[in-house]
Parts: sequence; structure tokens; C-alpha cells
Amino acid sequence: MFPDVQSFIAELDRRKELARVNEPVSPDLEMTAVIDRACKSPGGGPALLFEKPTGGTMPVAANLYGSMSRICLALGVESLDQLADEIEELTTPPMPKGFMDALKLMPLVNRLTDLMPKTVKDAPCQEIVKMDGGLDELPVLKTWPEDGGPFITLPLVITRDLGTGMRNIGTYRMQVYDRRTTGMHWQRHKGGAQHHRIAERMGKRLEVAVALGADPVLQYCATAPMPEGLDELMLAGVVGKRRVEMVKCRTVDLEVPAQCQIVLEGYVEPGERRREGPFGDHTGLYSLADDFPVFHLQCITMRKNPVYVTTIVGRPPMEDVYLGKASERIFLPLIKKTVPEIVDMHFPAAGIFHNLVFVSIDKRYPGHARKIMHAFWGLGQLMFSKCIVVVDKDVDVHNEAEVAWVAGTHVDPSRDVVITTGPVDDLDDAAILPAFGGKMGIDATKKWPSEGVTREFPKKLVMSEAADQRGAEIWKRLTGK
Ligand SMILES: Cc1cc2nc3c(=O)[nH]c(=O)nc-3n(C[C@H](O)[C@H](O)[C@H](O)COP(=O)(O)O)c2cc1C
Ligand SMILES: [Mn+2]
Repeated sequence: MFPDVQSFIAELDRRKELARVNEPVSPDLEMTAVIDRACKSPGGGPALLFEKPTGGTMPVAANLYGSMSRICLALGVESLDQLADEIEELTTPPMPKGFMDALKLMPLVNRLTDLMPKTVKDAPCQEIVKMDGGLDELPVLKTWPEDGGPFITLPLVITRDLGTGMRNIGTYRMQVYDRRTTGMHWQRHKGGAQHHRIAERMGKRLEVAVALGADPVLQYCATAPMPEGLDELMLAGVVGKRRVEMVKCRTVDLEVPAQCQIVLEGYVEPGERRREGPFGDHTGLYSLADDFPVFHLQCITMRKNPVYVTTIVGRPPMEDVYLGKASERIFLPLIKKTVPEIVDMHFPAAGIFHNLVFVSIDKRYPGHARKIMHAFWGLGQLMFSKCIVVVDKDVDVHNEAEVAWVAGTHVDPSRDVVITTGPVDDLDDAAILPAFGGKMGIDATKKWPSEGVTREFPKKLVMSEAADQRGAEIWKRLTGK
């Protein structure tokens, strides 16, 4: 596991997965024009290190996690399915048959407590402390021409619930207004927004710490759709198989990852809002300007030689496809804990995560596909699923052509489509109202007589085994394959 971004970048360099850009490049649009080309290359392109940002004091790293091999390397696995299996194992303790058996399970408990974060005194991220530091020291990118300004796009925004003391870490973009203020774009459904809501109800200021350039595991965990009230650092412990080192902030009562690059300490005032956006978003569209809370910077701490780690979003595929893929795999075994009939799921990159969702199920009773749609719409951030296509378990949801074939042949739209309304993604500008709109489920499973479908349904074409074997032999002689 990589303790920090520096060691991850060095490994990418060794593996020839890092492209160093040593000519001056401007963070104002020019970097995006390069990064976007990497993201659009087959397989995700190389990670990038801009060694000389114009006007900058530190190098800029981008697309670090933007390929299947790099997201796996970051999370310490050969494949994301391996990670899913490990999480499945950890969350499915065997039932003890008696007292002695229960004792044998103790190591499992130790394993979990061994994964909780620990507090350290000395931290690289506090090598330099600047009480009067300003954001003008950071090479923050303006990513698209009509953006409202430069945006910090990959922060770990750390807050506490002022009622319970529970921590939350989320990645929410921050528009830089001036050297000491930014926007705080936690959308209303997210953990940070809930903490802010609680603070506002109490009429209190909410302290916020922002960590930039966290180690690879933590960087991912801040984007993960953890259920509310579950600490992202616990996930980081499970995935990273080690305790995350945290250090107390200098001016706020919060802790930050000791090994990160840069920390912004500050607060959000109750009641304050400011125009945020527009921003060229991961929908491939400019999200419209809207009013959001404001972050006031009061202190910057950093390493002596920090790297500014960033990402760009835009029309897919971008780097976030791979972060999303990790969440799809990691959360599948956890979702199955409450909805065990789910066999597999896939969020096609072109559908921007939850706008298009394919799910395969082990269909057991009439109306089962509809139950799955409603389960998704009621489960954490899966509530944002705008179009859900449910197929039988023999369909490979990762094969998009197969899903299109099955949906096209198995669906009668007048019978198999469920339309409902409810909360939708803040970024859905097609919805009837902001954050409230329609959702659609398509039941593409084979229909049963008990679902009122008695009309005969044709069988899939399958070659006879004998002819198939003979065909394969002839084909091999023809082509050598
Ligand atoms: C690159 C990137 C940028 C993101 N920007 C935002 C954002 O500006 N606002 C937001 O609410 N969510 C944003 N997200 C999504 C959240 O990080 C994600 O929903 C996360 O699960 C939120 O954590 P939470 O449940 O603790 O709030 C972004 C994700 C990525 C990968
Ligand atoms: Mn959270």
C-alpha cells in the first residue's frame, strides 16, 4: 500500500505509466486540454505530472487513478473483484457453533479494531504552517472556458456532526473566489451538507478541514458512497489494510490525514451563501450557477515539497469512471447484504454513473424486477438511478451490447416500464425541479405467467453441441484460432 502520493507517482514512473510534462503549461484551460486527451486515450491514457505550471510553485499531478491498472494499484489489488471478495469475507463472519468457536473469531474483531485510524504528533502535511497563507499559492485549474473561475476538484472535505461528533469525508469541488474564500459545493444529499444543516439549525459556525493530495486509498474513499454515519476512514482501513494516520489541525478541532500534501483549515458560517458556478461538470454540460455555502480559509499547512493533485471532469470517459468502477465493485457485496437477489450491476461510463444502471437478478417471484428498482431508489446514493434496466441472471450486465439486445427483445414498453418521481441528482438539469424529478425502471427480465404474461415467448438461439464442436474444428483449420 502506498503511504503517500509521492510513492505512488514514483511507482507509476517505474511502470512507465507516468508522462512528465516539462514545458510550462497554464492551469488556465491548457492543462485540461492535455489531461482530456489522456482520459480519452484507449484504456485511460497515462498519469500526468506537469512539472512547471506557469506561475506555480509546485508540480501538478492529474489522471493518477485514470486506468484500470492504476486504480487497482492504488487500492492494492490485482482486480477490483478481488477487493469485492475481501470485503465480502470481512463482512460475512462465519456463525460460531459454540463458545470455543466464538473465541476463534476474535482475530476478526482484532482485524477490525486494527483498522481504525490513529492519531500521530508529527505529520509531513504540517512541515510548513502559514497562518496568512492564501490560495493564490496553489496551481488551481480553471478547467473549461465558461467556468465561473478556478476550482479545486479533488479535495477531501472533512467535517463533524456537531450533535454526535461523527466525522464525514467527502469530495466536493471548491470554487476559488479569492485567496481566502471558496465555494463549498456539497450537494444537499451529501454528508457534508447534512453536517452544515445541523450546524445551521444550532446557529453555529461549522469548522472544515480540507486535505489535498491524500494517499491513493484515502483519495478514493472520499468519493465512496458510504452510508451516512459510517466513517470513510474505516473503509480506508479495510481497503488499505492499515490504520490511517491522522494529525490534529492547527486552528480547528478536526484531524487530517498526516501524509497528505496540503491542508486548508477554515470554517463555513451559518446562513452565508454565494453564487457558485457555472462549472463544466461530469455530465459533459456546464452545471448552472447556484447559491452554495462559503468556505473561509484561516490557515494553510503543507509539506516542504508538495504535489498538487487534481482531476478534471467533463464528457465521459474521464478519470472518475475508474473511481466509480471501484465503488460499483466494492459496494456490490454490501448491497447484496440487504438485497441478496442482485447478481451483478454495471454503470456504463457513457451513462454518467447513476443515469443508466444495469442490474441482473435471480428472479424468484412475480414483480421481482420492480422490487429491485424500488430497492435501488431507496438505497443511499443509488436513489439517483435515473434509468434502471433489470435483466435475468444469465445476462452479462458488463456486456452493454447484450443488455441492449435483451432489453430490445424482452420489453413491451406499455407493460414493463415503471415511472416514478422522487429525489434526483442535484446535477440533473433535465429534471422538472432542482433535485426533484422522474425516474424510470425497465423490467427486461423474461415475463412469467404469474405476471399476467401467458403469450408464448421464443427461446434464444443456441447451436447443438455436436454441430458446434464440428464447426469449431473446421474454423480452427481455416483460421488457426
Ligand atoms: C472528481 C469528483 C468530484 C466531485 N464533486 C462533487 C461536488 O462538487 N459535490 C458533491 O456533492 N459531490 C461531488 N462528488 C461526489 C461525492 O464525492 C460522492 O457523492 C461522495 O460519496 C460523497 O460522500 P458523502 O456521502 O460522505 O457526502 C464528486 C466526486 C468526484 C469523483
Ligand atoms: Mn460520508
